[in-house]
Amino acid sequence: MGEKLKIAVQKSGRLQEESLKILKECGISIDNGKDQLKANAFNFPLEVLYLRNSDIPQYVKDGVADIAIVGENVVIEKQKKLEILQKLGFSKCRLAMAVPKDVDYQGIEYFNGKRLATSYPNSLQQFLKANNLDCDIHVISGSVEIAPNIGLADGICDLVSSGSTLFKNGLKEVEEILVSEACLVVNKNISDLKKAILDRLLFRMRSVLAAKN
Ligand code: PRT
Repeated sequence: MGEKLKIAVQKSGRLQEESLKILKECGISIDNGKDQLKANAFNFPLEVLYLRNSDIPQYVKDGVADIAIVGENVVIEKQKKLEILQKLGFSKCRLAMAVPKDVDYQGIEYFNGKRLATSYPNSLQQFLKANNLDCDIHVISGSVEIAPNIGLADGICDLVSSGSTLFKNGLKEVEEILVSEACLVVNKNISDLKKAILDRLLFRMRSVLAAKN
């Protein structure tokens, strides 16, 4: 059996459907049995690994997967120095700071000495450092928007897309830290054979993306 390129995609969640859709649009048919963690393409030398989005950067760094479709925000947060080959135009969002809506927010100095809740401590820390701010960061893995309401934090740093979750929790967005979309990343040490397969895939992906614009 010839060599296959291993691609990681999200097992379930916001990225999964569009990730599989773009592969399909590239003409790749995947044997997509329910609850499989691994699947093969019928007509392209590709093996699909279904993993958690937040674990994907580590798997690509370790070479368990050769390439992946993953949220750019996670690539930045996990700091694995992965190469982003192509932005894919879906799952767009931003990592932003928000405070209770009645706060008289005048600028980022507001955050100095404050307690901030986030699931993105590295990205937040980098932003605070660049702005010479010293804050108390509370890392929580979900429902970050509730933190100010329950007295855990004075502000939050979380992903925003429509803004409705912030609104529902009585918060307002005040600073944007980074913007993100789904992207294709690669392990820099893949073999020449895998590189050749990747070039073929990338050519198809770029054609699909160009046709959409
Ligand atoms: O479990 P796993 O590790 O696979 O996934 P995950 O925990 O990363 O969760 P998932 O599936 O929710 O998100 C996957 C990726 O989708 C994220 O890493 C982002 O790259 C992207 N994405 C795009 C988003 C959003 N938009 C988004 N709005 N991820 C999360 N949200 C959440 C946000 O955290 C907040 O709670 O949605 C809420 C805000 O949405 P709005 O529309 O109310 O502003």
